[in-house]
Amino acid sequence: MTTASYGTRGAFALREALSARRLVRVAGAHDGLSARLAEEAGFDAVWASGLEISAAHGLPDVSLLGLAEYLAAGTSMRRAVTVPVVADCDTGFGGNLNAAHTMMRYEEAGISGICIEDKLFPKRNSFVNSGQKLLETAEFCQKLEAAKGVQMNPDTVLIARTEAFICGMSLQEALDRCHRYVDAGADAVLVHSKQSHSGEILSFMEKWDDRAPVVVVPTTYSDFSEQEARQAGVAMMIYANQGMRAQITAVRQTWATVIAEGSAASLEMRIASVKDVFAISGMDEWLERAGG
Ligand code: SPV
Ligand code: MG
Repeated sequence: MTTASYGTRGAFALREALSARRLVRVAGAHDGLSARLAEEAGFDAVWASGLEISAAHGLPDVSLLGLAEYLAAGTSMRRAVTVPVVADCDTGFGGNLNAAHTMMRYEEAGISGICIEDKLFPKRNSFVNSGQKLLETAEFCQKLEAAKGVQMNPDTVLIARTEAFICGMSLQEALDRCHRYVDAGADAVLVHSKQSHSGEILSFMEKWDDRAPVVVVPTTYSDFSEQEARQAGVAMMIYANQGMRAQITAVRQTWATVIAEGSAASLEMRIASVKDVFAISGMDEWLERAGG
């Protein structure tokens, strides 16, 4: 499948799933392998997570990497899966022109959903307790318009993410911002919260008039179930970083075992086989291409 045909099909599938308001379940990833594991598990789409991509480079999620590096990671994920890829594009990597450039390059790469947040560039991950600053609503609307203005595929989903709750703003401010973002052309809104419970999200859902699908990221309020999300009218739930956190724990335990035991013998029953690595990376398909 070509990048163009994948992009057209993936964006269409994503848009349809969102408008059906069945809960779209999305898993965070940072490379081809982690994306493939998400698809294999049954997720509807992959989230090219800024936090995960940064951490995979050994860097914190504070706008150190640029568009080219995030896009390269997003492209590896898109190549590895058949489900749509939704890319976390932070602030659009700068100003309005950067946001337009982001839309162009990500669409060209076959990415189906592009998420841009209303923080000031350079941004910090939402769970950093200092330095969280938002753009004025009107300025962020211009950024969304700049991205929308260069969109080629009508099905590409532009998600406008508000960090109003992250910055301690009121429910009314979060609602006002999201309405303005939809007026500016956003196809969906992502409302982020760092509370340890789903209170802010549920209060937002109660007042939101469903004029655009709502995306949530239950990292800190992880007891928010899919059933509750459906009942509240949430359209997409992103498990943004649990995969990478599981990986960190598993690798730490594995290497600690080798250091403690002076051998890898006891690991064999607990870790994926080399055969499994071949299978998930498509060894047989590639060898067939070479005639076996
Ligand atoms: C990411 O995965 O990079 C996100 C989600 O933006 S969070 O880290 O929860 O802010
Ligand atoms: Mg992010």
